[in-house]
Amino acid sequence: MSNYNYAKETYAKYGIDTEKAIAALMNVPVSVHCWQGDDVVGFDCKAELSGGIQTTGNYPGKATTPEELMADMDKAFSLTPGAKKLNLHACYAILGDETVGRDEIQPKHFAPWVRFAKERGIGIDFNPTFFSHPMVKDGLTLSSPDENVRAYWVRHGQACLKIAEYFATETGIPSVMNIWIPDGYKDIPADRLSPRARFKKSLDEILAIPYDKTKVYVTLESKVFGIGVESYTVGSAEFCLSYSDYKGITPLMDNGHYHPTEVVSDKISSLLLFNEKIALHVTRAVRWDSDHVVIFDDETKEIAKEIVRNNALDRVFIALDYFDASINRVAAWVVGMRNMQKALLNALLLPSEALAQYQAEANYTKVLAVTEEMKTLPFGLVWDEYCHRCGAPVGMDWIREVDAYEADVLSKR
Ligand code: RNT
Ligand code: ZN
Repeated sequence: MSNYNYAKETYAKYGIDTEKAIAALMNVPVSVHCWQGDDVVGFDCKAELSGGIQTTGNYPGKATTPEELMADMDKAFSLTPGAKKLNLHACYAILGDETVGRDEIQPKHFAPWVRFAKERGIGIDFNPTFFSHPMVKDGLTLSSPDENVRAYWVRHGQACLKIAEYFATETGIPSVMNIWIPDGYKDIPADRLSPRARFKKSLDEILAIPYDKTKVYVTLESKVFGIGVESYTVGSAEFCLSYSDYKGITPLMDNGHYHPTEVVSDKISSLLLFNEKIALHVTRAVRWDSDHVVIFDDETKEIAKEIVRNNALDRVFIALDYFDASINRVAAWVVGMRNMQKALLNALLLPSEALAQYQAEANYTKVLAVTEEMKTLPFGLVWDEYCHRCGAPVGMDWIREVDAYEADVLSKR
C-alpha cells in the first residue's frame, strides 16, 4: 500500500474523505503579495519605507526590477501547490522613463503585470500605496488637514479603483482592492474625531466614482498601531468595520493588527454573519506587527479552520502579508505560501460536523479528545500527495530548487 493510501484509509476511519479535501483545496486562490520580493520598495519612486511598517535584514539578491520580481515570483509559484492570485501595490507601477504622480497612474502602467497574470491564468488584487512617498505629510494621507495632501491621496485612490477594474476586465477574475492608510499619531492626540471625519470623507470621495461592484471588491484594513504612530491610528478596528458596514464594502482583518491576546480566528464568524464577503491578511506577528513569515502554527491553523468549518472558502479573500529581508526572499514566499495551504488542508481534514455536534450536545470531553487525536493523524502524507497532484515539489525538493536559484540567479544580482 502506498503511503498516501495508508493515510487515506486512516482518515476514512474518522469519516474523512482525503480525496474530497484535496479536490476542494485546489480551487481556493490565495493572493500572493509581490512586496515580499523587494522589501516593500516598489518601482515608482523607491522612497524609504514609511508608514510605521518595517523590513529588517539585508539578505542579498532582492529584486530591483519588474523582470527580476516577476522571475522570483514565478519561481515561488512553481514551488507551491494550489491556486494563486497576484497581489500588487500601486508603487509597483512600471513607469519607464515617465514621471507620473501616484494620483495620475493609469492601467497602462500595469500592462506588463496583466500580461504576467494572463499568461499564468491568475487574477490580480490591488492596493493603493499610501506610504513611502513625499506627499505623505506629517504621517498623514487621507486624513490630512492639508486639503492639497488629502485631495492628492483621494485622486490616488480613485486612480487605483480604475486600475483594479482594468485588472478584473483583463483577467476575467474579480479584483480585491484593499485600502490601508498608515495615518496616526505618535503621542496622545488632542482631537481624535477630526482625522477620522476626514478619512471618512476621503473614502466617500474615492468610492463616489463609478466602478463595477461585480468586478472590484473594495476592502478596508484596520490597524491598532504602527512604529512611530503608537498612540492613535485613524483607521482603527471600529472605524473600519463601521465604515465597511455603512458603505457596503468588505472588511479586511490582518492578524497582526490587534492587541496581542485578540485573535482573528475568533472574529471571522462574527464578520461572516454580517458580510457577504470578508478579507484577510495572513501574517505572523512576533511581539508586534512584525510581519514574520507565516508558519504552520496554531493561529494560522485556527484561521483556516474558521474559514473551512463555516463553509466560507468562497466568501473569504485570503491574502498573505509579510516581509522578511533577513532570509532568502523566494524561500520566505514559499514557506508562507505552503503553510497557508497546509493550514487549509489541515482544516479540510478535520471532522468538523461531528465536532460541532459534540459541542451542541455539550459533550466537551469528546470535542477535546477527538481534536487532540486528529493532531497525530498522518497529515504529512496527504500534504505530500496534494503537492504531488498540484505539480509542486514534495518535501525537501523545493529547498534544493531555491538553493540552485540562489546560486544561479540571486547571487549574481
Ligand atoms: C500594514 C498593513 C498593510 C501592508 C501592505 C504592504 O500594517 O498590514 O497591509 O502590510 O499594504
Ligand atoms: Zn496587512
